[in-house]
Amino acid sequence: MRIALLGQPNCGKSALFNAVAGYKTAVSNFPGTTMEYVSSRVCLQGESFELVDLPGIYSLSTPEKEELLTRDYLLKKKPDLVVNIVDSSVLSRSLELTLELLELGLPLVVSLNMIDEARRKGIEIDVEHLSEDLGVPVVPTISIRGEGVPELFQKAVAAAKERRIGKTFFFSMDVERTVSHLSSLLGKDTADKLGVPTRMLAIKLLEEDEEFHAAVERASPVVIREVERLRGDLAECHGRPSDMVISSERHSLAMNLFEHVAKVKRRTEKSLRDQVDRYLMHPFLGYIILGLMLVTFFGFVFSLGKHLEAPLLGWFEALALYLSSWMEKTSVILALLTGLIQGFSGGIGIVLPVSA
Ligand SMILES: Nc1nc2c(ncn2[C@@H]2O[C@H](COP(=O)(O)OP(=O)(O)O)[C@@H](O)[C@H]2O)c(=O)[nH]1
Ligand SMILES: [Mg+2]
Repeated sequence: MRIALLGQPNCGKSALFNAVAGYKTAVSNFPGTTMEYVSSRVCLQGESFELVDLPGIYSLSTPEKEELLTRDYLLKKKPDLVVNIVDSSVLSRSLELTLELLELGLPLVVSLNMIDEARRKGIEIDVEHLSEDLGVPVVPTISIRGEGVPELFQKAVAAAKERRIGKTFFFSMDVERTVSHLSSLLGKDTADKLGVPTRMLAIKLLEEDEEFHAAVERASPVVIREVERLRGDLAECHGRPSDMVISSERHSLAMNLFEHVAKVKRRTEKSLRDQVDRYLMHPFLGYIILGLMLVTFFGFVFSLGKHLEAPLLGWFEALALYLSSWMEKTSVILALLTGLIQGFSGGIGIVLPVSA
């Protein structure tokens, strides 16, 4: 079985991967490219899985070549389960990708990662509710500390076996009417050939996805003419291109979800870390503090070296004298030991007294 880790860049995918991956990890290239992904064989609940850390993507509807490679991997390799890692501290933005993954129809588990950061920002997330709304397991995690990771993978294995697919999220009425009309035109066969659910194919065509557009055009040019007409109607009705209509529909669904499951507490007092950060990250004061820290640090190292140098060198000298009085002058061992001691004291003599 294969489990793929997927999320936006910097959400903590690699930290999660490292928390469970065995010491034997393999780096592979996407076919015909220099882009890499990492995988590892892991043993979860007595079964062996291939765990794959895919490059981060913001959306499945993307013109970026690198991001399309991750999408291609999902469509062609069809992992048995996707662990969608979301950055809980920017939950509503992250949920847009989750909604797209639900459209993809693969078994899914959501890792609410960086829950510590979310709490620090005063964001409280009702995990149960989010799981109910999405129709898939949701587990809060702090992947750098390994917190929540065992529970996440326990639910992941169960969901992979059950092939649990989440809920379908519907857009507003007129957009939904266009999506379902197009779905019925496309039919299941065309979508199956492309390895995606019919609904997702219809949505991607309305989003002007080049790859799917070209594929459907090859298979059925008549349908593509209807797709273009529907795009035009949608754009005219909403006053913006059809891809933007779909992305703003998803955006508002994600916002609604966020408002349903999360509360943002107004913080009255700033945490110590925030207060320290205010000075350390200041565009002017930050550099002065950095300079002072470096001067203090090097000053400490140099003055310590100055005081340690003489006693340490004296000690090495005494040791060499003691050995030469105790061993024969021509002994090879004495020559070796004296060489070793001189090497050490020479090294210390170079490193410590830079300031002397
Ligand atoms: N506070 C916090 N930081 C995290 C957590 N997970 C990852 N990070 C940090 O977020 C940054 C990005 O993590 P990384 O695993 O490289 O993200 P990737 O780009 O998704 O692979 C790193 O600095 C991690 O130390 C978490 O749960 N809590
Ligand atoms: Mg990474």
